[in-house]
Amino acid sequence: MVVHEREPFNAEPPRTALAGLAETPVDAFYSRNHGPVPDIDPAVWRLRVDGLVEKALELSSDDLRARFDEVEVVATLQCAGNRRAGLIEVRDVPGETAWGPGATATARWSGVRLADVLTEAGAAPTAGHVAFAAPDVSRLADPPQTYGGSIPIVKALRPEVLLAWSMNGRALPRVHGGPLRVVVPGWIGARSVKWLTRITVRAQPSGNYFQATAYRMLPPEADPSKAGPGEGISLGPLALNCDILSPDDGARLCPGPAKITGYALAGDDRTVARVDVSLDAGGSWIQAEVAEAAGPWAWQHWSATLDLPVGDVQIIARAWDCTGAAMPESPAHLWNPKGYANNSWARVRVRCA
Ligand SMILES: Nc1nc2c(c(=O)[nH]1)N[C@H]1C(S)=C(S)[C@@H](COP(=O)(O)O)O[C@H]1N2
Ligand SMILES: [Mo]
Repeated sequence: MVVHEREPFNAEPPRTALAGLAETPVDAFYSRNHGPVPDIDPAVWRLRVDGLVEKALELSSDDLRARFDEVEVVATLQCAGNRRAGLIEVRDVPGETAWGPGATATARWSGVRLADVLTEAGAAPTAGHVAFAAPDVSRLADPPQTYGGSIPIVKALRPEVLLAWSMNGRALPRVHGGPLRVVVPGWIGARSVKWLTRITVRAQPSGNYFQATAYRMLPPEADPSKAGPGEGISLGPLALNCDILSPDDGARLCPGPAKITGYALAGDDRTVARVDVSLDAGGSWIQAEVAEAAGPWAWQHWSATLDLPVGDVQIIARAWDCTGAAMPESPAHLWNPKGYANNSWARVRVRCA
């Protein structure tokens, strides 16, 4: 893993560790933390459900397992800061980590549907949003506070949104949110709150710093240190994105036919319709073969065989979704003060000799 920071722990794998695998092994799954990883005793841990509900609940691990059906969803998580390094090349993003392509990964999550728990509690007709709270304290927040976020009730009631206690068939590791985390497929990773202790049904989105102030797309001229709650565009559904996972950036290859592979992810309930690859800066494109995904919420792997010329070669990939939208060419037009949602054309440079 490439460790960006030890405390809080932030790390991503090299891109090649993600190549070709339907499920990312836990030891290659990126870690994104805003504070110290809490150590929670599952025996004393409880989940509180309150707010605009008919009946507040307090659930233990055993209650969750006994009272609700267990379901499994293969879902890709992607941090809003994934590929920030490409934006930083355009202009610096002070105070934020230069994530590469590896803040993206896919796991088989299992647990219970959030919708089932909300139905048991009886969410009121005035419910607009469902807020998640966790005990990890972030000193990056202003003022320092515990981590939280929210999603609209319409997404919260969808069957793919889980309260998960297992990842790839094993107990959810502590660093990934054990004993229980939210998994919000198709949405930025920030909404998949780890170490979940409280669910609050509300009329409005969460007032937590990471919902109200961070994870918002500000206009390029804004000063993020002065941006108050509610400014900018609140990030929710992921942007269409793709990347080249093999060969690695900077690889040395032989000229001639080479297999190029990668992933594409459409975001929310859209699907990937096409992936194109280019060796001439987008002058011409070859369509990649897109493999079937492990489910509607998982990334799609793609591959193409390209005839590499001698010399320094830039390989480019872009994806299209089912609405006909494509990834934009340049990170220069996407630059934003917090460095979120870089979905410009994916590029790796290789040397062929
Ligand atoms: N409690 C809590 N939940 C959290 C975070 C956090 O710092 N604290 N980070 C969020 C962000 S920004 C992302 S991208 C994902 C990362 O999940 P992972 O570390 O399991 O990859 O968790 C989200 N949930
Ligand atoms: Mo994130």
